[in-house]
Amino acid sequence: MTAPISTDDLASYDENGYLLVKNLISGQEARAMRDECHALAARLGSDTDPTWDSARAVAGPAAGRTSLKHCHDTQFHSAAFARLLVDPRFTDVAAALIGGPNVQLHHTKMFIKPPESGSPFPMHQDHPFFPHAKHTVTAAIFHFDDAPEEKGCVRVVPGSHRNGPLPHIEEGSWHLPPDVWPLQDARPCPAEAGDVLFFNCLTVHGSGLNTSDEARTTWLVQFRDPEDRPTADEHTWSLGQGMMLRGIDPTARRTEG
Ligand SMILES: O=C(O)CCC(=O)C(=O)O
Repeated sequence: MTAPISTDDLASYDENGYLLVKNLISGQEARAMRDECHALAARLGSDTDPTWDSARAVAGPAAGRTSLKHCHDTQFHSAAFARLLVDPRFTDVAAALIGGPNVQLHHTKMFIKPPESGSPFPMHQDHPFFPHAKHTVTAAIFHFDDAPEEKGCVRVVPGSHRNGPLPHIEEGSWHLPPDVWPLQDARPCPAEAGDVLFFNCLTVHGSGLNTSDEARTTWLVQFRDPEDRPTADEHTWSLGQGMMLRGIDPTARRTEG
């Protein structure tokens, strides 16, 4: 079997805490998934806006009109997401990055950042949202359309995962002080449809405002090593949490031990 990513990619991930995998799925597959996302958003017809209150502070003059569309646990809405969750092109990279054969689902989340004022995310680590003992929780952001900088692509602070868990501000959703961690100083990770951005739960990241005239459509999968235990009773409600995406759960689903 050929390695899903090169040793240079692995070394870069260890060093920087993130890795953009180009063309993990084809442009055609990404377009089909984009259609799935927009059809799902239309079926949901939700008028609740998941924009973090803390995002207003980094949105500048657009603060009063930013918005987002989202959906948790998309694989419970369409089988297309369920198929992608267990696709070896994804799960083999996931296993290589967490450094073990077994990959377990934490949760999934679709984001559509609407044109012109799609909301930013202030800089943060994912760790405070769902802390785990061994910090193997990892995000994979699938890009279903192009995400250049003007569409509010994800931004990261390379190497920040090596600082361990940082103190966050809880109000307005867990985030780092914007004056200490300005969004504009973080490294943009522009991506094309079909690319997947992986980063560790300790990697400081955020994303900018979508100022373009097109939506940015992404799907975020959070996964972990099944032997990594949550250290707090946080975010335990996602449907399908604990589903095995690759390999086995050696703990046999025991919660202690
Ligand atoms: O999709 C993005 O722009 C960032 C999302 C994010 O940082 C998060 O959900 O924690």
